[in-house]
Amino acid sequence: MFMKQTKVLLILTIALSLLALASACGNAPKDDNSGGTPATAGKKFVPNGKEGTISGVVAFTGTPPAPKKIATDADPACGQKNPNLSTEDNVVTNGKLANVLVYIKEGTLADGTKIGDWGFDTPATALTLDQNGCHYKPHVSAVMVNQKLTITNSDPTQHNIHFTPKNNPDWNQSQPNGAAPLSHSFARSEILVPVKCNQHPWMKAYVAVLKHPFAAVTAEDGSFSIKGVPPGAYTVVAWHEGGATGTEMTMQVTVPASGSATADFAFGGAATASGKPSLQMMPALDVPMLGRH
Ligand SMILES: [Cu+2]
Repeated sequence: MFMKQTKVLLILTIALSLLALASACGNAPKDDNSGGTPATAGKKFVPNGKEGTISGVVAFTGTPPAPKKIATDADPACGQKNPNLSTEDNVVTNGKLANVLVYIKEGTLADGTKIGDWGFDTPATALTLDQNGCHYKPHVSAVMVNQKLTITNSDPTQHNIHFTPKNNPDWNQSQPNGAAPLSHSFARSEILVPVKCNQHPWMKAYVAVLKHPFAAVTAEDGSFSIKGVPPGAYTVVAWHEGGATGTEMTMQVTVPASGSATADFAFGGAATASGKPSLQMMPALDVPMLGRH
């Protein structure tokens, strides 16, 4: 009887250890369908000086919707600081669209390796997300996994920054006027994390969290530039907010050694209708940086 119990216990212990081992390896790259480990898995990318650039201009075709004035009765401090507070989902200047995220979604380097299999250094510098005039500045931004975000409040009123990710934990913090900056980061890649303010319902921002540094956001003149790109063939995505999940467009580009590729996009008019919802995880690049082995 006693022997039998010991035996069962032993089998149970072995089974549990195997289970623990299996779950510990649960963070293995999901994009590796071969069952084997890619030669580049977890390997740090080292620039060799032959990197190139992807740049372009994002246009808005047709007449852009006019920005709407925001009623600030709920918090007069916002109206006092920013009397012309208006929506910023379509910032169009001379037919060019600002706040479009452009990033490399996937691709193959000239040596045949996949971009998603490489590891890239997390920038040591934090991205500052400022609450200023009851808007987030910048409105759209990109960070790398585990890169620090510094959240500041430049307004004479209280804000409540609320990240609402799908692939990362929810994060919700009050920040009274004059309070010290807050700090946050995301452990998993996610395109894109919506940001809202529980205090001011019109306040919105979007933060892209990527496994690599190859992303940029268009400026007022619609231009963007992604530097330090290893030579290769890539799928580049341009994302613009709107509706529930935004609109994305894709383009194939080839970056020659020490050269440049152009990726011009156009949203608005008929162009927007051809886009598809995109506020979701990147299929090939949603691997958490932590716990890889
Ligand atoms: Cu606020």
